[in-house]
Amino acid sequence: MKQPSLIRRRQFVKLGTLAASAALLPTGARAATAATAATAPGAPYALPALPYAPDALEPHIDKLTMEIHHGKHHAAYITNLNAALATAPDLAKQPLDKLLSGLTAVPDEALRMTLRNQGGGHWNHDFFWKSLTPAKSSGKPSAALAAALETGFGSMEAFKKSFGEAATKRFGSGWAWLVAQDGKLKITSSPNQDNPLMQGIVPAADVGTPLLGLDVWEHAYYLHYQNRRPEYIAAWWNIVNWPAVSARFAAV
Ligand code: MN3
Repeated sequence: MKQPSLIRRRQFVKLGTLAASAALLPTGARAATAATAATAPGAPYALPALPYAPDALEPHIDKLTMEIHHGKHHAAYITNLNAALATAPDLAKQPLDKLLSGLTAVPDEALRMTLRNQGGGHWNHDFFWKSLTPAKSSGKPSAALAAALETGFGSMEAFKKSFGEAATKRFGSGWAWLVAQDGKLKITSSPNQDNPLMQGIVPAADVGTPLLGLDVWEHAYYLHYQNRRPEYIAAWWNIVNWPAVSARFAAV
C-alpha cells in the first residue's frame, strides 16, 4: 500500500529550519520538531506532523498522551529505523510498506528484527494518526464498507464487539486490525509493532491490507485510562476517521 505522506528527505530540510523557531510552537509541535531535528540529515524518514492538533481528540485521547505518543514514541521508532537503514542503503531506497512485506528477504537476523520493530513502529503510527480524526468529523462507514462489515460480521455492533475483544485480549503490547484479505474483511491482532503487511512474520492467516488499526500499547492510553484498556477502546470509536477507512476499503 502506498504511503504518500511519509515525509522524506526534502521535507526534512524544511522541518530542520523550523527548529530554530520551535520555542514559538505549542508544546506538542515543539516536541515533534525537536525529535525531528534529532534525526540525522539525509536520513530516509522524518516524523510526519500530526494531521490535527494534539488536543483535537479530547476527551477521548488526551493532549499529553498525544504529545508523548507522537513526539517521543513515534519519533524514537523513526530515529532507530534511520540508524538501522544507514547500514543498508539498498533497503533505505524501498518504500516502507514494501520493506515490511519483504522482511523475510533480509538475511541479517538482527537487522531484520530491528526493521520489523522500528519500521513497523513507524508504519503503524503513521497509519494510526491517519485513522483518527476529531469526533465531530468521525462520520460513518461508506455504504459499501457498511455493507461489507454487515456481511462479514453480522452487524456494525457485532463488528465493534469482535474488534474490541481482539484489542482487549491482545496480551501485553500490540495492535488490533481490520484487514481486507482475499475480498473479505477480517479482524486480527498482532504483538509489538508487527502488522498485517509482514508476510512470513505474522501468521499467513493474518496477512492482508490494513483498513483500520488500534494501538493497545500502554503508552497509547495509560496516562488517562491507566489499566482500563476496555474504556480506552470504547472511547476510541468516537474518533475513528471513517471517511479515511472507507477510502482504504474502496482502494482494495
Ligand atoms: Mn504507539
